[in-house]
Amino acid sequence: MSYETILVEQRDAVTLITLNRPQALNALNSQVLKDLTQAFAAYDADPSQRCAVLTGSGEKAFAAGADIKEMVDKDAADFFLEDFFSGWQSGVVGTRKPWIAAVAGFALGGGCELAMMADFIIAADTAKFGQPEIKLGVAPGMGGSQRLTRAVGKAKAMEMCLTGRMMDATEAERASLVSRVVPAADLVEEALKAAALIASMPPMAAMVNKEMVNLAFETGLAQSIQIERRLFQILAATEDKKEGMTAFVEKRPGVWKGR
Ligand code: CO8
Repeated sequence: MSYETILVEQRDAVTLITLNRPQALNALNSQVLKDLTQAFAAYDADPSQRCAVLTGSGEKAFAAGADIKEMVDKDAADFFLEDFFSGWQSGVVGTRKPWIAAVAGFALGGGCELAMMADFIIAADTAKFGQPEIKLGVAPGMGGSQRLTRAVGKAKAMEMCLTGRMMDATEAERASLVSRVVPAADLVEEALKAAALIASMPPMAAMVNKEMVNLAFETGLAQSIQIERRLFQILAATEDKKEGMTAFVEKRPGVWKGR
């Protein structure tokens, strides 16, 4: 499949998706949403693919936000009727298999929100995260105020949303927004390595582990612990559970069936 605004390639069991509008610092317009929705759906549906990496083309930006030029003439009714921002929830967050955001340069506004939709973020030492929407007279519209606050806490999230201040990679790691920081030149290779490790795991267990961790952000503790227990019990019925535990006992690597 070919796309207008992204590049997609498969490296063994890992899908690498690259936002490819460098002239607009990979700003997210409706075509990017359409392309990403299709690419993530294709990744989810392809049994040969077990982890994905999303990154930005060029060194300057992961994505500098929703496309301001596309939004400048829209009014409230346009935003409501087109419901543009909801597509990211179903088309990107709804991906069931794991994926990693590899962020170099600016991840601002919708770009920061897109990175936070990933299962985790690996940042280059050049990364800068921010929610500068207030400077445009608006506010985050793709989950940023909620995901940022859950990730870094109220004080930093509030300061970033109210002032538009950017967080650099060192601060982002300290604040737990990203899992780790690597030199910019190694970013994609490091993210692909992490993805390959995830891809080597039993695939259904990877999907369930992702669902479990995400539960912590979506439900109360008692309910999420109960759901965790049920998901564990479902995994216990898989062939890969039998294989994984037998392989451990027999001191050999597991061979996964994905069910
Ligand atoms: N949208 C469209 N084009 C963009 C965007 C963007 N978000 N960001 C950069 N570009 C374009 C520039 O217009 C420029 O294009 P051109 O050369 O044709 O003029 C090109 O990318 C390069 O950008 P700059 O020349 O500005 O590069 P600088 O190095 O000088 O600055 C910055 C880099 C600091 C990243 C700067 O480009 C910037 O501030 N960009 C905007 C960042 C921003 O405000 N992002 C948030 C957007 S809003 C959003 O994401 C949430 C939407 C919620 C809205 C809800 C509405 C109801």
